[in-house]
Amino acid sequence: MSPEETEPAGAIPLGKWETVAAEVDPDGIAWVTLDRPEKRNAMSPMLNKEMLQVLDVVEADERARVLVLTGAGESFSAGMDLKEYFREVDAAGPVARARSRREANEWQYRRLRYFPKPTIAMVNGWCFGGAFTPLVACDLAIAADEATFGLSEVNWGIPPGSVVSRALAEVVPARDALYYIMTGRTFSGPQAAAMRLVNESVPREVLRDRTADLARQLAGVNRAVLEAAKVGFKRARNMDWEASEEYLYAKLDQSTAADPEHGREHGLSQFLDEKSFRPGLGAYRRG
Ligand code: ACO
Ligand code: V55
Repeated sequence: MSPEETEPAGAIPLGKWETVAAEVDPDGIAWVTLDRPEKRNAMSPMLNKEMLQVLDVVEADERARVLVLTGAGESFSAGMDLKEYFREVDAAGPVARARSRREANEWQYRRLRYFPKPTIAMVNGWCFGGAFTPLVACDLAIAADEATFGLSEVNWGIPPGSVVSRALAEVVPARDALYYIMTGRTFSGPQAAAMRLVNESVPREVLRDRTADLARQLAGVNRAVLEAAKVGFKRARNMDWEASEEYLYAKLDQSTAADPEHGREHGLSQFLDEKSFRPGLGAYRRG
């Protein structure tokens, strides 16, 4: 399955890269596909550099309302490229290694975790080691039942590095995290859903449709409100209650002031004056 074959009708390329394919479809979904299927979408230094560019493009493109991150072929990503990211960069010396690490981490969590648009990881297949960082950095995740996950670091002789263990601890209980970190055993899509590493697991044949359904719903939510809501949650998680109260009120007022649609006023008047919808059960009508 090449990205061309899975490309939805009417999708427009967002640029040209060697290791990533990115296009935006008419529903506002930016499909970002790690595209080294012959290397199981292992993350090389070039892929890391290109993903940083892709995130810049998707962030700036008005047509893109939601980002879906997935992989070409049978893999989400087989983790860091053991040849190009470890062996070859190590051989190039400590300065090259530091730069390479910085470029990997820049997109895998710094940029992706606080990306201003909603993000969904669509885990279509193999997902190992370093791939857990962008997976967890996405707001939501849907896996194929047939996907295979593993913290395979111990299998080849390293402990998980970078923020892999930190990312895992963000979403998975310690018992599950340590079990898989220490054994290197694999687990499936349904097991990933049971430990809440992903929101749900569905048969591979419906993975793309289910992800698109969710993405379309998010594409229909007021953008300023959605950004404040997701970033607010992620930032407040690491704050105490008093700081959270200050920060989340500031975020609320900032979002209301910055919202070009004045969503709050429409919501209030459609409920209180027109009585045309019930906020508990669905969204206000947007103009
Ligand atoms: N780094 C570099 N090359 C890789 C990686 C990787 N992480 N994963 C796969 N490849 C390459 C293989 O070397 C092979 O290359 P070649 O065709 O030039 O020989 C090609 O991709 C296909 O790999 P196979 O092993 O033949 O594919 P298969 O479908 O049989 O198995 C699997 C897929 C299970 C993903 C296997 O490739 C694998 O175990 N990969 C490594 C997974 C891993 O442990 N990643 C590192 C995690 S730790 C970290 O990210 C820090
Ligand atoms: C990992 C990932 C890294 C790294 C070292 O275990 C180890 C995964 C994203 O970079 O530099």
